[in-house]
Amino acid sequence: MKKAKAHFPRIRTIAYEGPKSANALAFKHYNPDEVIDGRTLSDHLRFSIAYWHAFRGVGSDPFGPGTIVRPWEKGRDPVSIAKTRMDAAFEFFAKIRAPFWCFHDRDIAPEGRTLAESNRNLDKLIAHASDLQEATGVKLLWGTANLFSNPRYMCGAATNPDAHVFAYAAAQVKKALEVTKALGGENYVFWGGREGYETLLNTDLKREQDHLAAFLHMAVDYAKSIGFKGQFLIEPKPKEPTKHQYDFDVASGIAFLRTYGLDRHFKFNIETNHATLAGHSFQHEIEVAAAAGMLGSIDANAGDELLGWDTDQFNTNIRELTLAMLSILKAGGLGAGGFNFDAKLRRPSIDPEDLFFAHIGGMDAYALAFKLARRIRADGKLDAFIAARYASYDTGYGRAIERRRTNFRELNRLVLSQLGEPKPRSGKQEYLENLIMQYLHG
Ligand code: XLS
Ligand code: NI
Ligand code: NI
Repeated sequence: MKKAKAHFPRIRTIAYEGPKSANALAFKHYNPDEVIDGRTLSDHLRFSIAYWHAFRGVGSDPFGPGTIVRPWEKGRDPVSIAKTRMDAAFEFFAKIRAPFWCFHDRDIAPEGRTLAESNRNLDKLIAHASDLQEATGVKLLWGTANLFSNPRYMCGAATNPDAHVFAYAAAQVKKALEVTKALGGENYVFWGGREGYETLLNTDLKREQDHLAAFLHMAVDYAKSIGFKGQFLIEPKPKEPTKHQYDFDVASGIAFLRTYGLDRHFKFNIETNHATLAGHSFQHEIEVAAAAGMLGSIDANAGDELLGWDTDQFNTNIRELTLAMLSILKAGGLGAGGFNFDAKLRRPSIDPEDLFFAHIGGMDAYALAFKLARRIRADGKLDAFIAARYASYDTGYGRAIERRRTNFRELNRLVLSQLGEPKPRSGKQEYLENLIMQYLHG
């Protein structure tokens, strides 16, 4: 491949300079090459760049058009603009030292007038991506299909009242699975963009959920038929764009998957901002997925405490991230998943270097949180506290409860004859919060 011209000529590959560095374009906590437990930090964290935000985000909002103008967005032929944009993207991935990227089909290639034309455009960009992956060593964490932007999907894709739209979406996902496989994607994500409703006055909720399940079964079958081995992930979100989305949160996602016999085939891609929109903490969603053995991957971002929508900001809240990391480490890590920066620049952050600052901060925050969480786990105080709190289930009748070897009659007899009134014990929340504060600021 010929050496392309630099799109970020003034920015060199970001180096790790340590916590004391005053260089804004250096990592303070994320040293990708640092070896921890026999694996590099890069391998532990598996950071990924979201193509849609980093390279398709222009800063538009409902009150005005884009503000971000990139120098490579020039020319008349949309396919060649898309190729140059992708060159810039891979230059960025390499300079920011992200081992992975993620995309929607329509992020990387322009949609044509027909599905056949869209597929042809996509094939051209997939060939280009394949060359760039090869040249840079950057890999695909996951692929997905955009089933929400085009007006045909205004009432949903798999949950659309019109079977014609369902069929179109099926054809689009068929292709998206093929190209994700072609690029070696390690996962495939289903975010139900408009799989929900605006009003129950025009909605058959039961039929829509049945249709969504039928769609996912077809996707599982098709992936199997083409030998795609990547992990399927559901990305829950309670609302936005629709008023109510069927994949509301992890718990309702688990119920849906189990109801329709799909749970073996799916894990969850948990997004911080979606968790908080559902009225949960990020850590809560991780724990619920992990408890079901379905923790898959993370869409790394943050919402704004004062705003009620998906603001997709870069997360530098070390406390929130450390607690999340604690739960992820306890669950044994993300496996084939990773931390994908589903986060965008604020509308006035218009300089190319802002893209670097944003991701440097994000990567540093997760790396620091990872180290802090490891320290907390190594000290073992928190684990020991929790273990002691449940110790009554380790032996005797407590153990019998856990193993389902006792019943109401036996327990009734026990309470009346021996146990009597339970002795209250403090939950020690304030003590534990202080303990966490000591790790974070000690
Ligand atoms: C939108 C979602 C979306 C998915 C991919 O809120 O986060 O970006 O991650 O379709
Ligand atoms: Ni997301
Ligand atoms: Ni989101």
